[in-house]
Amino acid sequence: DSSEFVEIENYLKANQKAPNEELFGAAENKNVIIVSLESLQDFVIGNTVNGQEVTPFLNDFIEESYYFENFYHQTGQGKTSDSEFLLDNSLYPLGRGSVFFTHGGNEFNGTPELLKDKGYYSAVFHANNRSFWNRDVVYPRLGYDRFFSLADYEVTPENSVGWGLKDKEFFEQSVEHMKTLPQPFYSKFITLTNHFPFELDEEDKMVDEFDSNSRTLNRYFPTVRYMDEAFKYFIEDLKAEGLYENSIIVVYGDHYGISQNHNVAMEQYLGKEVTPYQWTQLQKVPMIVHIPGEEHKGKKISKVSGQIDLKPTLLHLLGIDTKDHVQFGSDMFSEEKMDFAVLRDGSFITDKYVYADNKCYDKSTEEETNLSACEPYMEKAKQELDYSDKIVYGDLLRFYEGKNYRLEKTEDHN
Ligand code: GP9
Ligand code: MN
Repeated sequence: DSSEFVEIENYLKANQKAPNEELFGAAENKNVIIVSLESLQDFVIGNTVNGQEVTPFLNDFIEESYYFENFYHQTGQGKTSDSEFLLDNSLYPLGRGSVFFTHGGNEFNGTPELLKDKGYYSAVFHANNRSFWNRDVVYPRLGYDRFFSLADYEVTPENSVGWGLKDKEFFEQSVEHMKTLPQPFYSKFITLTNHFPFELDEEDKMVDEFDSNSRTLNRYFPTVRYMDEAFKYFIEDLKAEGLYENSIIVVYGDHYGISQNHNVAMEQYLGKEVTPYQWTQLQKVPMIVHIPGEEHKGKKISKVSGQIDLKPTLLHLLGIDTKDHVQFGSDMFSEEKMDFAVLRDGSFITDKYVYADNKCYDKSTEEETNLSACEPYMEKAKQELDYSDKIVYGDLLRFYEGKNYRLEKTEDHN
């Protein structure tokens, strides 16, 4: 009920972090281009297979951007849809199922909806069936104006592989649609080629497969390399269309691509045992922010963060204050931000420790340590997931005052 909501709001208010002053508003009125890279894990960044770079373009792109090297995905069974939920709401997805399916009809305060006040148009680009993950129902509720889905793309057997349209073609055709959007826009691009089981045509293979007993891990490297190349062409296209300089670009991996079933092969690749500690570290996904005019300041940020932090980070860059927002994340650029990420299974990461599988690990030794070292954070981790779940299960954003404020405004306007 609403009293429960008040308690949660108070908890969230007490945990608000002030924005980074220098970057607050650094991207005001710029277009927002979010690229969700399918199944991209951080361990491939700067890494090689048979001596060949797996992500040469991303490695370069990182040099002229902000790169968060301790950023974790926080998705559950809802995979891509969970990452989208985290991105636009700064709420956790659920412990079971896809929240897009189970609670897609809830009240939300999605980023695209909030940005309407600022005159932003919003669109999603994804060459899959509209109803996959219930997106056709949920997107309008998050405030998206337009969903460019399968029907908006020219898809043939020649330009498809695996799950559908190849990433290069996807980006190419997307830019054509993009040119028609009113500016400023908030846009999200969801790639598909680097999806399990990582199928790729011979002509698109730019690095070797890995050599292990896991066909899945072996094939992961060439498809990641292909996605990296597709992303490179996308950036070149944006430059050619004059969309690069007036847009902020946010790139991240949606969730892991290599499951625990492939631990033996992964151990062979990494050259170390995949303990619960290492498994948790494998849940890091790349997170890159490119802000025009900030290229020279590009740097690596080691603060521990996760997908829950994307919304406040982005809104602050756009010059929107979020202190009254219902959000579980905080601005990743903020000096005050705590080093903390809770994964959906209850594991968590701090600056010094990793808690996983009911064990506490010391990051400096990568070995198990006394549980008492993790104890101070265990309550907080539970609290976060629990409060967020209460909001989702109880549809509690119905009671959020900021929401009423906006509805009244819309009614006045009408
Ligand atoms: C499907 C795409 C991939 O539209 O988002 O889904 P996933 O299996 O990664 O959640
Ligand atoms: Mn995905």
